[in-house]
This record gives sequence, C-alpha cells and structure tokens, in this order.
Amino acid sequence: MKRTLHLAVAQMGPIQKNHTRSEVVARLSELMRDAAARGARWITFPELTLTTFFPRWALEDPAEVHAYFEREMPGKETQPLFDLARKLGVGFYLGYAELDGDRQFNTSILVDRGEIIGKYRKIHIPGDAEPQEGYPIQHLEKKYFLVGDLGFPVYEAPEARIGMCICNDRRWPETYRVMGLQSVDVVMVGYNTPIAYGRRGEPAHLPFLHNHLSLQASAYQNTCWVAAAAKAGVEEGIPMIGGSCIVAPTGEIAVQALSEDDEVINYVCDLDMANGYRSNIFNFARHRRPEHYQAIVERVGAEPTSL
Ligand code: CDV
Repeated sequence: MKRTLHLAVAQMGPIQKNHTRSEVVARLSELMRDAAARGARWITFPELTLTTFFPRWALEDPAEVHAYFEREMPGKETQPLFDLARKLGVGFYLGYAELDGDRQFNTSILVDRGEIIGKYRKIHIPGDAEPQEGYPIQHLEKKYFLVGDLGFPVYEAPEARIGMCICNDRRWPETYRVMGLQSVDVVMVGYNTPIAYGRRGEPAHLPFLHNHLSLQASAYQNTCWVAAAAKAGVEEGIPMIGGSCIVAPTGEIAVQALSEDDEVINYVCDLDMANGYRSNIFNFARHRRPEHYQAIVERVGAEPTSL
C-alpha cells in the first residue's frame, strides 16, 4: 500500500512587539483547526513563532531578553495549542526561543497529538553578535543564541521519519544530507527572512529566489519532502518574505502560499515518491564517495590551498 502523509504548512503574517503570546496562540489554534478540517495530519509552523522576531534589536536588559524566551514547553500560554492538537489528532512543528538554565537556543519541537516527540536546536546561527554600522537592518542572532547541540536528528513519527531545521539551516546542503543519510521522509523548516539583509541588501527578488532554490534543490538531492513555513509580511517596519511551500522529492513545489499573512496550505504527500530516486540516481550506498569528501568535515572556511 502506498505510504502517504497529509501535510499542512501554516504560514503566519507578522507578529508585532505588542502582540501577546495568548493572541499568537489563538492565531496558531485557528490555523491548526483549518489544517485539521482539510484532513492534515502534520502542520509546520514558523521559526520563533510565539513572538516578534526580537533578534533585530540589540536588547541589553536580561529581563527584557528573557521575556521572549520559553522556560518550559508547554507553558501556561502554549498549553492550549497542545490540548487542541491532542483533540484534533494532529502533529505539529513549532519554533520558539528556548531558555534552558542560562543557555539560550533557537529551537523547534515536534509534537504528536499533544506529546513532544522531538527537539532540534538551530545550528547555523546567522548574523552578528553586535550591531553593524551601515546595515539597513540588524540581524543579531549570534548575540542571543548558542549553536545547537543536538545535531540533526530524524524522529520516527507513526507515519513518517521527520527531521527539522530552522531558517538559515535551509541554505546549507550539509543540513539535509545529514538527515538524508538517516532516510528522512519529511524535513520541516520554519523561517523569518527579512528582504533587506546585509550591508547593502540585494535586489528584492533574490531572497525569494534563494528560498525556493535552496528548498527545491535540497528536497531533490536528498529525495525527501520539505515543508517550509514563513513568518511573512511587515513586522515592526521590516518586510519579510512569504513563499511558504511544500516541496516534493522531485524538487517541484507541490503547493505554495500566495499571501503574506496567516494562511494554510496542504498536500497529500506520497512518501514512496522518493523510492525511485533512492534506488537509482540517488542511491547513496551505491554512488556516494565519502572517501573524497573529507574536506567537508575537516575544513570550515574556504582556503585557496589544495587538500
Ligand atoms: N532567521 C534567519 O535565520 N534568517 C536568515 C537571514 C538572516 C538571511 C535566513 O537565512 O533566512
């Protein structure tokens, strides 16, 4: 019998600084109800879903910083989302800022019908630790987050092997290959991608291109489905891309969000679609040549010297 999984991606519109967690959880609950009514079994929410994207600011007061973090999950405000998922019989990916003792991580979890079954902590932390002169906007994730310490685990959910990554991770081929080598069926990823990033920014169309380019190439090269959820629109004056999508192992976008607001997209994914590639062009066991890939783990930055 064909293995299928009904996936939904719940894109979110902006979350402003004055929006409370309870307001956000009410929006997430509405999206979850919509996804479940369409028959979806798993839902991907964005990165740092519970608050505005605070790493755009250089906050110094620890109390102000910690107000953006979750000390427990579920907490008082997030418990209703877990309860609803249990009632509706759905699973979800949720990104949030995690405070573990005094360690701060950019984290995502997999929650199946109210129970946490997996956790990931963002590994590729982009941006800077200090504000940069001349940048149109600041992106200070290095100020707030440690590099994740859990690797790229793949979790055995009842219907599929599910892996996670977070925003900037989706641009790095290593992210997916480590999960591809664990026969991942679905990679879930949430993102907050401002349109003007870096010293001069780029032409505005490029962040959209690079988003889909990375997701589509990675799905194809690792023969998996990718479910990608944006937090989109203008948040605290900063425009962020949408383009949330579900990508097939063929590299094709199966379905894509059209708005920059709260929006559910869904697709019944044929998990066996990967088999053709896995037994042929991307049969890793037959065709990979790791003895020639040492540089990938031995060298971090590019150098103009041969290995
Ligand atoms: N939240 C992110 O990781 N955003 C980065 C931006 C800074 C480029 C991204 O890769 O989309």
